[in-house]
Amino acid sequence: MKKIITYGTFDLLHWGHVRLLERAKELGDHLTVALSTDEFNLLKHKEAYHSFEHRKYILEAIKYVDEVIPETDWEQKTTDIDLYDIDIFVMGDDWTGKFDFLKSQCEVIYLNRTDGISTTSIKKDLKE
Ligand code: C2G
Repeated sequence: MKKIITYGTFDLLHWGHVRLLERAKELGDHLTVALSTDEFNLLKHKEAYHSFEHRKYILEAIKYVDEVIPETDWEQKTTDIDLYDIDIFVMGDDWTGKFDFLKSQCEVIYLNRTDGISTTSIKKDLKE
């Protein structure tokens, strides 16, 4: 069974997120999402609208997602890949190159981001 992992906040889940999850799942048989906790989001200078529990609940309803685990720090990727027996690490290409150090453990694939949608733009548009 080919296992995929991806990481993120996935706040105000939108079709750009879903397209990433869909394409990640297509690369194998099982997709784990490491979801940023509210505390870790502070380290990413992000404040999610939905709590971790609610973002987890929403992601678990997505047919491409098989498992949701917490992302609590920057350093856990190396252990996660061994712990969960991951074959492919996937991120959007805004992260291109940033996780190449994982190539010694698994395949690293950056998928192109979906243009025209982002959680930031949703928040901005709703403010106007
Ligand atoms: N994404 C995308 N297209 C968009 C918006 C997001 O493909 N229009 C992708 C991002 O590239 C990322 C994933 O969806 O791979 C989740 O996006 P975020 O929640 O913004 O993730 P981020 O805050 O970048 O967290 O350790 C890694 C970090 O936790 C990544």
